[in-house]
Amino acid sequence: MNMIEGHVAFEPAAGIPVWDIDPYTEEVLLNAGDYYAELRRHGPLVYIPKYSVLACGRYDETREIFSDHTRFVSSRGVGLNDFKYGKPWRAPSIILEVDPPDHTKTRKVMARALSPKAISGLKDAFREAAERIVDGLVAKGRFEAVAELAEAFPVTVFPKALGMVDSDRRRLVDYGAMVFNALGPDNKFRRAAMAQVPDIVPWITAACARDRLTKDGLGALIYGAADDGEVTEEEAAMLVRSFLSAGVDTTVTGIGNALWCLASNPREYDRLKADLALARPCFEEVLRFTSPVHTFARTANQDTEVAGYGIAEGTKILCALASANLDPAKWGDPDIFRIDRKPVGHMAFGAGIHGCVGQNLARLELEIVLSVLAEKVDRIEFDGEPVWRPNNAIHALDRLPLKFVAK
Ligand code: OVV
Repeated sequence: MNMIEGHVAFEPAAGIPVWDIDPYTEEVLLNAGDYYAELRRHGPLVYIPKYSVLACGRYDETREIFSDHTRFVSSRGVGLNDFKYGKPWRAPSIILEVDPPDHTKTRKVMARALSPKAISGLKDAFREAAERIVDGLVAKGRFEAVAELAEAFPVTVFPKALGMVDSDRRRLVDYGAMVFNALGPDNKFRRAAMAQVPDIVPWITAACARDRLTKDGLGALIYGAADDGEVTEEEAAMLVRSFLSAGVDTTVTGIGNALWCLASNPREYDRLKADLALARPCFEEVLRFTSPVHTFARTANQDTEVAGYGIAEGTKILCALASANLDPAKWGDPDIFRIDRKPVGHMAFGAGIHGCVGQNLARLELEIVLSVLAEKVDRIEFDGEPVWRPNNAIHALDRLPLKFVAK
């Protein structure tokens, strides 16, 4: 068997266009718009020889593949490595990297802890933190928004919501980036992330233990499910790890990307200030327009077909969520950022049974941050060039120098 990037190499079925591209170079990751347009132009599926994978970037097929967890499984990993053959870099997530029936049980426990009812009590603490941080930045005037706002807010509110006793901002943020970089090929981004494993992973593992969590947080709800026999105590620790994998870097990225969208589109920010009911739709448009998670893979678990093309068992398919979110066939004018678009059906949270289980919490965080900004800040302006940070699965800013003009 010829292996490549941890999965079995294959020849594409007749008719599938072959595209000699590397989607994981710094150049493409930093400026992926042209790659996405070309990917969609090639058709519903292309074969990329460099990694022996299929890729899809049109809305319809991306949604089809994501919605069908029977044919396109997650248990073989949602990156390039096929867990059927190699040992993953960490014990697989018991909610992300599993299929039903295992997934059904853990998803239920997480969904309950993240239900609108369970998280409604977090509102006041979120607002208080957002006001304190934004007040400080308004007083400062100019600042670096990735560190001082995009990271500052989630690392303040999220560990507290979970009930974490010890919090470590840098490790929390870097762990998320590591998990997402690990989904890509063995390139410089993945290697740099793996070099951080000895420092970060033991800390993360320790932080998930029951005695490192207060009795009143989301983490305690997960351990409560262990007391009720729904999951084991070991599984509860793994689910707390999922909060830390998926809940920090993603929301940091969402806030940074939202600020970038609003600084780039001052008229849209004016509309938000005039109508705070647009805070939620504004976040959905930020998600569609910037897709914090740009790519997840699925693995075909049987010989099948999409859009009339044959797909062999074992095929890895890169699903470019960011490209689906910019497909003109779906959105008409995808390159325009319009906060009242209400992009129902965007793929930024995925789709199907693995659709982001924390999306209500993410929406609550962003609604509050955007509302507090609109209440206190008259103008959001660039104070230097924004710099993007290449990551194999995340589309995030590295630095965002901003100026806030007070109301
Ligand atoms: C990167 C990511 C997304 C969603 C879930 C997880 C990780 C997990 O570890 O469960």
